[in-house]
Amino acid sequence: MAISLRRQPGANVGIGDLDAGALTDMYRRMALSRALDLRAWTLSRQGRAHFVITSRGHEAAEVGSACALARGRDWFLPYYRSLALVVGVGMTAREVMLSIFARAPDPSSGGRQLAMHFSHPDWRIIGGSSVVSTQIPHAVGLALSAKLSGEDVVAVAYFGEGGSSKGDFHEGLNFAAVHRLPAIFFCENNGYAISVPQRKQMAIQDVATRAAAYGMPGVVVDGNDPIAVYEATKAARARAVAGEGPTLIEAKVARFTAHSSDDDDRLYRPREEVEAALARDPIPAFKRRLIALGVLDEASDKELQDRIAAEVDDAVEYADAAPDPAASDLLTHIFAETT
Ligand SMILES: Cc1ncc(C[n+]2csc(CCOP(=O)(O)OP(=O)(O)O)c2C)c(N)n1
Ligand SMILES: [Mg+2]
Repeated sequence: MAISLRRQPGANVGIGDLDAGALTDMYRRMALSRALDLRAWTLSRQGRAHFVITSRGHEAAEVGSACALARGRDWFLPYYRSLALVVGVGMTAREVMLSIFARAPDPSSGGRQLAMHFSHPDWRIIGGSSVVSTQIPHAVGLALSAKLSGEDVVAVAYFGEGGSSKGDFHEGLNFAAVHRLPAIFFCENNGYAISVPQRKQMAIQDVATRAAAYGMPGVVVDGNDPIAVYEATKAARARAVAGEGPTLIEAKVARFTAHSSDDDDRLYRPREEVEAALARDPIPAFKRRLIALGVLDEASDKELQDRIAAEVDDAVEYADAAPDPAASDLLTHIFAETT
């Protein structure tokens, strides 16, 4: 994929159609997500958050894709590893922490869902279940509705490579391709489904290969490179709104942590593998790239990191002080009528 670099001194610095402001914003969202993620993990270790799942290592893929979509108009169907995605779309640090603390004002579920099961009506982020890949047919339904109404809207489902072994994946992709729906299937391949390595999950290297069986393009992209992911997602969106149908994107990423705060990956994952993944951390790599481009320098990065740290502190304090859901609300949304 040819992406032009613009390095002229002054304002006109950028990559492709991303100017300095857009690039810094992308970097800020990746860094904010990382800071929230690290804090969430600490909170779980302190017993203040019950259970967390992290998106550490997935930030470039998730934020790069979010930035290529029409935020506020397109439908986002995240999964439990989508913290960086929802920060990329627009959820605030306070909103994320309300979910982690399971407080009543939590926009995702009023504190009902497990942490990291995000939804947000304003951003068209659709809440899902922990049951893997159920969000795929939901995205297909939303894409069908967008097609019928003729809106300039796409629906994007996010899931892991393990989730691509589910029937929902097959049914969703097949239906979307047959009806040429404006959908994007975004697979974050981190090589593990909890403790199950990819080689025990499928006999192919690339999930994207499966796209051919449904009649849609399958694109493999370096999930450590937010610009490559941005470009791949932008191209898939353009196809979708032009009526050319869905695309399967596979972003190769690494999971930096155990599966969740309740897992211990030392039991099944060689430490050298984790260390090699950490050495390819997409956030410092993007920082170096932005510095080389003249979009960022050490001083402005320090300022940004200080602002993010203050934002996370504020969010923790705010969410911790927020009220718990009322006990009288226990059955709301469970039965049509509270008995
Ligand atoms: C239908 C179903 N089976 C099993 C589980 C238990 N489970 C939760 S996450 C997960 C791993 C999924 O791996 P992958 O799709 O690769 O996503 P990742 O966590 O690696 O991002 C499994 C097996 C589940 N939630 N739903
Ligand atoms: Mg996985």
